Order: sequence, then structure tokens, then C-alpha cells
Amino acid sequence: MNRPNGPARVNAAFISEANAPLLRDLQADYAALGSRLARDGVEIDRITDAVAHFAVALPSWGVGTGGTRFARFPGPGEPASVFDKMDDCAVVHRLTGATPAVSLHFPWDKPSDAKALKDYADTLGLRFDAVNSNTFQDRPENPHSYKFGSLTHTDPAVRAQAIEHNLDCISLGRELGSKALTVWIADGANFPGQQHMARAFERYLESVAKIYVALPDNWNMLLEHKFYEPAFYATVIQDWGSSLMAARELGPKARCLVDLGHHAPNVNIEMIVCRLIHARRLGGFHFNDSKYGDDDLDAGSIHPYRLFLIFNELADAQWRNVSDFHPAHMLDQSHNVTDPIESLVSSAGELQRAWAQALLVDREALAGFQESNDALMASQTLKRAFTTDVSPILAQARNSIGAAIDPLAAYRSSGYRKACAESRPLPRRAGSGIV
Ligand code: PSV
Ligand code: MN
Repeated sequence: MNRPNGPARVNAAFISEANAPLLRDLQADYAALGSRLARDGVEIDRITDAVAHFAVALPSWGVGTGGTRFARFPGPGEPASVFDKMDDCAVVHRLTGATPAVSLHFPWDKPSDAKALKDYADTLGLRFDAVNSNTFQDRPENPHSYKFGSLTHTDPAVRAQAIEHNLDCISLGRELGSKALTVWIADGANFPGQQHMARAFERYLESVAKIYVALPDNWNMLLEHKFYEPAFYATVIQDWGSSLMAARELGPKARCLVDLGHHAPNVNIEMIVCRLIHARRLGGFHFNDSKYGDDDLDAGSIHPYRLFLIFNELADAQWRNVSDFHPAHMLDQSHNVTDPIESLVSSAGELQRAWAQALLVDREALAGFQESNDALMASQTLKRAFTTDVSPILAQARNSIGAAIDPLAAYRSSGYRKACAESRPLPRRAGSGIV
């Protein structure tokens, strides 16, 4: 496919040129951190290697400017098609080396020619992670409305339409090389009594079972829960309890997806992660951050310690060699006031930071403190890892795989967005929402 305005300007030569003046300082900082970690018996290159292999999928919807239900303020050079979105995702990946896959949302990013999209992704060195179905918005081509629900609607015709859409997502995902379907439904009630809560859950189980049977053997179905919004009294898949119950009824390919924004304030998300690991049903994450609810802020921007504690559970599971443990990593954020590429670059880095910090935890020492009920030293063991500035490890990991030592500075100097603003159509001014 001929895309003359593709991400050519952010290429290997550009990145290596941007890295050149930073190499000397990086070597010094990396050596200093290496000696400090060596005193604790940690071999820095082992952590760097793990960070270099860390990957998180980009949400196709995340490269467009997001918005609230009040307004959306699109920036210049917004992607106008799924191909533009792939270009932006490729830029994030070239700069960070951490985002080799894209999670598509249908029908927002439904390609008219799946093979052409797959071929284009191949040329960019990108692959496709979980595909996301959308039964939370009406489309002109749909005969039935989702106003009162989709997979759990009282009307079997609406349920059939929602099931059919999910089956289409699986077919499209197969053509694109995806290996998972994420199902998030907006179904629920705004008033006590509006919905028969037990029957709605039963209808959910009946509907997802019809989707489950169509999953290829090597696929997972990721069930995403959310405790409120757009339904404000009760949602059908409200919490990890409901999603785990559903996953267990469905079968081994059904797993729970934890979106960090889908919990009540102060809920201990790392505990939920730990329990889902125990159940062998942790399917994956939608990473983001929040202060109040489903704020969809950039990962690590509000609660970096919480993010670390979640990664600490993942590192612990890896350390314990938990079987059948391969959670998917995906970002799910809404970039309302930043350049989406910058937010995604920074978020990928924050996840790598939390991963590196989690790998620094002295697990033998921690286990000892836990066994002897030394609460203070156990907590200090986590804090020691968390407060280590692992920035040189992240920079060295990026440099080792040809990504940018300072990805944000490189991006800003590339002029990529300006070039997009010249080649892409002017964004729509009005409207709200994230697409
Ligand atoms: C819902 O809030 C959600 O987290 C689901 O993952 C959706 O697919 C995504 O946001 C985009 O609306
Ligand atoms: Mn989500």
C-alpha cells in the first residue's frame, strides 16, 4: 500500500541520530545504577533484558483525541482512518520498542479489506492483539437499539444482533491474526427495580455461551467488568466476582480482564489481581489511571505505587512459576488534553518502570519478613524497590532494541504531528466521546 505520509520520518536512522548525543550520559548513569544494584546482588542486565521484552498493546481508539460527554477538543493531524491509526501506533512502537501490537475496536475501526490492513500492519512491524466488540452504541445499519441492553436485553432479537456482532468480530480478528475477543457490555440499570438482576445475568451467560463456542481453540475470551457507567445503579458484569463466575461457567478459554479504572475508589486492585491469578483466570489488563472513577487518565500519572503493586503481583506469580499465566497487557486511556502519541509513549514507559521496579523486589527477603510477621521490613522491602530510580534501565532497554533513549524529546523533534496536520483532513470540531 502506498502511504507516502506514513511514519517514515520516525525511522531507525532518525532515532539513532537522536540517541547519539545521549549515549555517554546513559552509559554513566547505567553503570552507576548497575553498581548500586550489584551491592544488593541484582544483575542489572537481567532487569534490562526483561524490560526490553516487555510489551503492551495500543488501543486503536487511544491514538485519537478523547473527550468527555461534554466536549471533545481534537488536535491537529488526528488520524482519519484505521490506516492513519496504524501509522501513529507504529510511531509509538518505534520510539518505545514496547508496543508491537494494536487492539482494534469494531465497528469503529472495521476495515473494509482486512487483508489490506493486515498487510499494512506487517509492513509496519505491528500485529493485532485482542479485538473489542462494541454493543454499547447504536449504528444506523443495526435494526435494533442497545438503549436497554445488548447481550442481556429482554428482547431475544436484540441479543441475537449483539451475538452476531461478536461473531463478526471473531471472524475479522481471525483474518487479522488476533487471538482474543474482549467483551465489555454497557448493560445495566439506572433505577432499582428497572432490571431483574438475576435474569439479566442468566441472559448474559446464555448469550456469551453462544459466542464462546465460536472461539478458535487458540483464542481467549476476555470478560471485562465495570461497576458503573453508563448504567449508574447496577451493571450486569459489575465486578470481578461476576466476571469470574461467568468465566468459570463458560470454560477455560474465558478469562477476566481487569481495567484499572473499573473499580470503586479505594478498592484493592492488586488483591483482585492476586485472586484471579490463583483462579488461573487473569486474562489481562486495560491499563490507565484514575483519581475518581473511570477517568481513563495516563497509566502511572496518579497512583504509581498502585501500579507497582499490581506489577508486583505479576512478578511474584512469575517467580512462583504459576502455571497457565500469560495475561494480556493493553492500554485503555482517553487522551483529552495531550497529544495522544505522547501520552501513549509515556504510559508505555510507566508500565515498564513498574515492571522493572517489581523485578527489583528481593523476594527471598520479603518472604522471610512475611513469615516472621515483620510488617515494617516487609513493607520497606517493597518500598526499596519502588523508590529505585530505574530510568537508566528503561533508557538502556530502549537503546538496546533500537528505540529512543528519550522518546518524548525525539518525538517532539521529529515534526511528525506537524506533517500529519498538513496531510490529514482537519478534525471535526464539534461532538463528544472518544471516537
Ligand atoms: C469501557 O469503559 C471501556 O473500558 C471498554 O474497554 C471499552 O471497550 C473501552 O472503554 C472503550 O470505550
Ligand atoms: Mn477498558
